[in-house]
Amino acid sequence: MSSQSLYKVSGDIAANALVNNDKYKTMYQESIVNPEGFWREHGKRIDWIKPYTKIKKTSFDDHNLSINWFYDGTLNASANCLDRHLAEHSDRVAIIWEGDNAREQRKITYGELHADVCKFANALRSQGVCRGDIVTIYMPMVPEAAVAMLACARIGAVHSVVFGGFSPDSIATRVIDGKSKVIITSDEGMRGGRAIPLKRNVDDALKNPDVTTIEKVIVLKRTGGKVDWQEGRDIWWHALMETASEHCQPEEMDAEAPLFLLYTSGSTGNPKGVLHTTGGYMVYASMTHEYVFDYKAGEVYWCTADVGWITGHSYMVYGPLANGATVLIHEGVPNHPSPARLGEMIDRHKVNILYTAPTLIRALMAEGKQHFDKFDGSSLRIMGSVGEPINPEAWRWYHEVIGHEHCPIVDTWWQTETGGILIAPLPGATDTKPGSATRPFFGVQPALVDNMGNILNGENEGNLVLLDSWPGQMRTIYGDHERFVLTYFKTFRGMYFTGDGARRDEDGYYWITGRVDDVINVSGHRLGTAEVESALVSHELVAEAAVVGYPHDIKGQGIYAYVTLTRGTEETEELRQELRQWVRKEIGALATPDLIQWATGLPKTRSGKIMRRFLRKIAANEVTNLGDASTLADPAVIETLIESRLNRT
Ligand code: 6R9
Repeated sequence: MSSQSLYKVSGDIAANALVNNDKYKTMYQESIVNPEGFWREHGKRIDWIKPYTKIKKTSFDDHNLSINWFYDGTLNASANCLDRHLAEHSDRVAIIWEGDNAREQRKITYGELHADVCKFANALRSQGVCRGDIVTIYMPMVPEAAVAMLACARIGAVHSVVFGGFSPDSIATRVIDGKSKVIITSDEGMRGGRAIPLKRNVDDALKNPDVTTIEKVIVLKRTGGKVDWQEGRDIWWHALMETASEHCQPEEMDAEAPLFLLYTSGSTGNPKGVLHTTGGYMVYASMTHEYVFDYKAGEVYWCTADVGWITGHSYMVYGPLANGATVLIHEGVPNHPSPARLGEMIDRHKVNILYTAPTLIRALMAEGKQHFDKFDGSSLRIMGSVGEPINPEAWRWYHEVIGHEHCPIVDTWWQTETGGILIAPLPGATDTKPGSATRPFFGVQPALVDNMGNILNGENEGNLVLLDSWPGQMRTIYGDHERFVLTYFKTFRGMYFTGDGARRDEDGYYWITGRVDDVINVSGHRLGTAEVESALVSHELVAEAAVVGYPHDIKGQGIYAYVTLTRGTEETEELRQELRQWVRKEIGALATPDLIQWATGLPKTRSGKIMRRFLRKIAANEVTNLGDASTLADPAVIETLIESRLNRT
């Protein structure tokens, strides 16, 4: 690594930051040598109803798995995000909201947010929601999405947010898995100038005969668009709020009581319901938010993630609100109506901290710098990146064009499963290198292992694992604890396997190289290749399908599908379009295949297993050195696939 690529912490930032390099080292050391003592102290950043005396009972042994943090304490997550700020900061703005159309603006103070959450919590109770019930939330990016989540937390219900871009089928699978009785949605959502028919998607999902548990659909009126109505089942949000009381005592919850479920894709099967609990998650989300973004009271913080992803949970709602931050929420996309929107919003709201994804940065880059000619950007202090590896070109563009070369970039590596950031620079402590997530957060012990599970030392590359638990870790896969153990703790005994590969350089910095399993990352969204394949084969004309990711300039990875049609079916362009639409309808727009190659045969071993490494290489247009094909049942298949490959860039 040449010294040119090292971006040193500026003296100014270090002097005013929460943590400088020496302090990082001392704190990190303590967190590893004495985790009990470290977390006993830092757990106090959260308000506990009954303070904990027990800190950590964890084991990654697959026969004796246990993950418990602060486990004799009790608390309420919504009280931590709201009530505790009221005495001194009731008038501080909690949420600045800007609509898809910039003319729509709202500001909500902590006092107002508290009142709304209490009212909606009472509304939920009035609809029969009890402690422990799972409530599905399918909402656009409006403050009410956060209100709904916090209201669930207030009464001890468990929310399961479904991303607004998902299809009726995807809603249905999640509702079925969680046996949800109530779903909260909106008539429509607005994104990039288009109305998204959220209520209609919910109606369609509920037509699925396997959805049997839903009793109530609560509907927020966002656009006033026309919706179908089922008397007795559907209720307007505003009607419930009119009569609801502003007083709602927060439920006293155990530290290990479930806070939320969030479904995410794995390498096999349906998406898994990742379960997070209350105490450890709140400590970890709020602590990482404060340290990684060096958050200072009064600053305006903008996270562009959708609330349907883990980033929206930990770093738009729970982490920042627990810290009393002012959070900017944007309904739409930051490059609509033009790429200038991002800069205009930063200037308009005097944003101090921006947290976004590489795919957006690459999309803006492709549009050209001129869209930032009028961008002032002087309010901006810290910038974050999340969701996928950031390529050094995008990192530098972000640094120069948005950060005007003076804002530290925190490239934060983490996962739905980890609840919060695990590897990232701290602005006042860590010199950065474009493309590296750098060093572990306090209490986090990453390691690299070879495929046999041997720990690799020093400069090296391998599978990224974690050797010990941290408070924000997921506790189980809802309804399938065995799958939890199998997925994360059996590949490498005694360790949590992340599914990512990584390299560690001479300074001990980590460089995430991407997934080593059958998960692909499209514009920062996780997708299992198996999900896309199963959507494709559910079409009557598809006999077989294999899906892989391939390098894509803007999305990071694109979706490449090899499809074998049923005998006698003609391979037409119309059918190709139909299959793309089919997958879109089955899963959601983000799963639409970019390229579909017709394949009369797929490369298989004699036992019938598809050899994906060949398919990945052909899709990536790396066809000169394919490796050993001798184990294939029919090696000639490869030649045919190479000849008709679609990505020849
Ligand atoms: C937070 C989030 C997790 C997967 C993860 C990895 C990739 C996320 C990254 C990154 C390189 C980063 N990923 N952040 N890769 N650098 N800074 O994105 O959660 O949706 O569960 O995705 O995303 O592959 O394993 P999730």
